[in-house]
Amino acid sequence: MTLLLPALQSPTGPAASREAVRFGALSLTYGELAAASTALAARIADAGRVAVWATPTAETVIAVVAALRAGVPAVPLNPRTGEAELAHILADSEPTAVLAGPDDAPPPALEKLRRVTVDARATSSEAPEGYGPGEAADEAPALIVYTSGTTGPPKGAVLPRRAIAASLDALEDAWGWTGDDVLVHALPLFHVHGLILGVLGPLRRGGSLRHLGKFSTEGVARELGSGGTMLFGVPTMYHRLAEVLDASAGGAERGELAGALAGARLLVSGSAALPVHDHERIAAATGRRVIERYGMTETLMSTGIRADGVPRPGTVGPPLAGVELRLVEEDGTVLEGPEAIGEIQVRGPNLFTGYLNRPDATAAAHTADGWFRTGDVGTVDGDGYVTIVGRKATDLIKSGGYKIGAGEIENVLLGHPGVREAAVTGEADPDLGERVVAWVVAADPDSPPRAEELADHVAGQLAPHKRPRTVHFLDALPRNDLGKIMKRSLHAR
Ligand code: MCA
Ligand code: AMP
Repeated sequence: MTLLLPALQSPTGPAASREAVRFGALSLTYGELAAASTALAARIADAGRVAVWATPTAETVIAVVAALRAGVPAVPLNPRTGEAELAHILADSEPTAVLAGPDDAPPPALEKLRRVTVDARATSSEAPEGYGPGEAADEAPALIVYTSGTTGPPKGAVLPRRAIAASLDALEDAWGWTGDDVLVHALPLFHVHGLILGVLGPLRRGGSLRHLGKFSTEGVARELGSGGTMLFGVPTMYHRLAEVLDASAGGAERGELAGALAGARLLVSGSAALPVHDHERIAAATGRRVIERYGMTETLMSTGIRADGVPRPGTVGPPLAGVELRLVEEDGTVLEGPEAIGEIQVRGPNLFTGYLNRPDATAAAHTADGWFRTGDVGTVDGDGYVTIVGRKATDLIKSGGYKIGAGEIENVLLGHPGVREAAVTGEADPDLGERVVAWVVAADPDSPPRAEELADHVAGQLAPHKRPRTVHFLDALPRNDLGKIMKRSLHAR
């Protein structure tokens, strides 16, 4: 059995006084985090499964660490999740309790659950003496992370400890990630990127995390300029940094930011493709190359540029240690050679165990011999560097690094009384990568709903990041002879 967080087992001496996490003014040492999470672990030890109200705060870190130490699977919830999505996740994952900070006010849907308030200053003296939760077996579920598909509501990806440990250790190998690293980021704590890489990553290494609470270019400059060694972000964040660094922007902020980025040990982008233009702008202003890694909720990290490797803009690097990767044709033929373009399939200790309550979807996502079908289409060059060239499903949208299914938004739009027909597409966006665009036939063409009303409706039912940023009203949706909406011709308009 592998300990996921050895540095928190029983820190003593100098190890106990090292900073583990900092969120604004609130900082916790390893000793304090061990104490608070041990105390909380004792309170939830008998919970079958817990939900975590995953605000970007130290309380979320304590809650997740406590669940891991108690061996209780945790379901991180986006605190902005709308009614319909929250109801689905709660019905599907059946948590018995919700862990939240003292100032949080989770919505009525969570009132049925036992509320466990996270106390950042709790000490382990409240817990049974010597309570050193041994964690659980390697295959035991550690986290259940919800992720969108092309149709239907999000699915809960069950992530065992084995996958988390394997993926973080492969990144340690690729990046020379140590306990001396101070990671800076502003990622949400309810997805793999921010929570597993961004929180459990530093904690597994015995290093520290400084979370900005909310992304800002000033915050990045401040934290990297005062001891941060690594930055994790989605391409939208690097785009916003590149905008400030652009020569035409000028000003003191530009100089400070360029200096801070130049001084970092590692700048890492992931969750979506980093445009080469942004990559080049950052390199020109700082002399530093952003490196990319490629992963997925279900696979955790599959490939990555090594810290000591050659950063090639536009590629996501070779497979990480322990990960097998292959390209496969539509008919299942395995492809070889630098000319080959096919679906990326991966296999290894980094894989999830399956989708909660969805054996059908789990089976459909795997081949008979255990390869996971990513749905991403790529190439592999002679040196093993992978390039993502597209995606099999046109109904998946990546906006700001969030994966969004067109189908879930269409269903919610159709539930609005002012909407008769709806189609959702992703359109290129310089800031978000893609933006959600809705094509709507109004129930009453003479008084269509306002675009903001529809955006609010989606934000309220699903989540703000899923709201359409543009709404087009049409007299009819283009359909083929079988009645299927022809989404490609929508874009042509
Ligand atoms: C706006 N807001 C609304 C509405 N409109 N709220 C309710 N109803 C509305 N109609 C609010 C928002 O809640 C937010 O509030 C503010 O207005 C701006 O929202 P938004 O426009 O969505 O923010 P943004 O500027 O577009 O955000 C960009 C971002 C964000 C910061 C880059 O997209 C982000 O954090 N992305 C990270 C995604 C991520 O971590 N993905 C990892 C999954 P307020 O201003 O108060 O905030 S992928 C993964 O994990 C795999 C494994 C991988 O490979 O990494
Ligand atoms: P999610 O399902 O939200 O975890 O998102 C995973 C998806 O994000 C992958 O299947 C890819 O399509 C995309 N992705 C993650 N990292 C990268 C990257 N570095 N370059 C391009 N796409 C990426």
